[in-house]
Amino acid sequence: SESTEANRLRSRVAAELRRSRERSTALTDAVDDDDLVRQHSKLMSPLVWDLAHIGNQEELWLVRDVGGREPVRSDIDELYDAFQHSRASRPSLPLLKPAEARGYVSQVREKVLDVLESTELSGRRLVENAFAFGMIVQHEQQHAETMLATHQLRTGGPVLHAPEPPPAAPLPAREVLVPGGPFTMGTSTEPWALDNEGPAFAVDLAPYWIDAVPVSNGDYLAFIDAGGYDDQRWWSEAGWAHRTAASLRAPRFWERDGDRWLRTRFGVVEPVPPDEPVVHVCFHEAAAYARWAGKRLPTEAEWEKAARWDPASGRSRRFPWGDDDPGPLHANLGQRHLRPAPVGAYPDGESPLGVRQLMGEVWEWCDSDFLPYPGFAAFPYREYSEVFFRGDYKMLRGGSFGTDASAVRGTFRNWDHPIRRQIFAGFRCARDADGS
Ligand code: AVJ
Ligand code: FE
Repeated sequence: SESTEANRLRSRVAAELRRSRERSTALTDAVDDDDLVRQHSKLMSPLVWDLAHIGNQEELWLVRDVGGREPVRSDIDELYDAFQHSRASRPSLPLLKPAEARGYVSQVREKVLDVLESTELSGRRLVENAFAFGMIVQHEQQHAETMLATHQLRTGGPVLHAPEPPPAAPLPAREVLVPGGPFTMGTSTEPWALDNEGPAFAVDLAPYWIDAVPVSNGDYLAFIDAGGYDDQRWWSEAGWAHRTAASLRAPRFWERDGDRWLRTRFGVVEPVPPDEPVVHVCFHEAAAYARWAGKRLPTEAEWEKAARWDPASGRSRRFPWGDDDPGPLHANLGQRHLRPAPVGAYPDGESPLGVRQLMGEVWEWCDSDFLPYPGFAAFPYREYSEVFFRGDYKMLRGGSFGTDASAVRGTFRNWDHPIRRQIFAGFRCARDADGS
């Protein structure tokens, strides 16, 4: 019946809200108060800002807008408005102290659970299929990945621990041919898709080859050893200018030790593992590697066709493996392992054409700018996507080991400046099928 359906949706929402809060709590309880308020990098907010910002967004959308309730705190909106203060300036604001921030987010959450119980989840578009709740779950999970990136920038001993990811499985081919022809890009039906993922539209692509797995550290080391960082031929003009100004010579967090490379991750120093997808490279490094390898980065459309197009039905599916939500055998998502699995892992998550590890592991740089799809309409606020269109951004697809399953889909679009390296980003290569 109608009400059984609605109650099932309510319990699913409540479980997702609980899961996202467990994640933020674990990431903020792992360090002491000094580490919560400290600036670990000018690129990042103090962790305590992320925490209260999560609560403030939840209060704005769910307590006040959906619930029509009185504010929990009406005096702090400006402090936690991401457009009012740069990340670098946030440590000097009169922020809520760690204990106050924790108290604030739980007060908001208590009200939200009450709003969830008493709200009709239909009628108004904002609450249809519990959209606003889904948006807030995703928002908290997006900030949980941002907080994980802050942990990666933090110096000091390890405080986060997770089991090893699964090993590689045999891989039939390193490259896969995607036939030419139209496919459906984006979605008009995914209930919790964010505004920039739609509407769905047809895209006709020429045939292309795409790597079956992400580029590994070992692959990338060959580029370094071949002098790739010192050879302007492989770099775009903007890429070379940045490589020179920033003195790039290896991925971020790598350090030369005699004749080998070491890498620090979450406070642990280890030799760079050759079979793992390379991570913490910027768009310019990815594009230079691809050029050196005689290839190029895929466009966003090429990435999405490889991830969603089913040659048997001609249909675009939600994920490479089909329409089921991600499970632990499909993809390395959700901070379950805190590192990428070796290339070739997760055979159960591959696409029908045999492309592996498209979801999870590392965000994949694509050679596309952040533009709206035809017929785009901002919803429910212009500041999620629209204000970033046509800025200096490149697209990232598929999510990383730090991304939650609720915050990524075959249609999900992420973006960042082409020089950014603190995010969990790597790439795979593509090339035209006619060999040119
Ligand atoms: C979509 C990941 C680029 O983190 O800046 C969080 C998500 N928007 N709060 C970001 C977001 C507002 C956004 N990205
Ligand atoms: Fe935010």
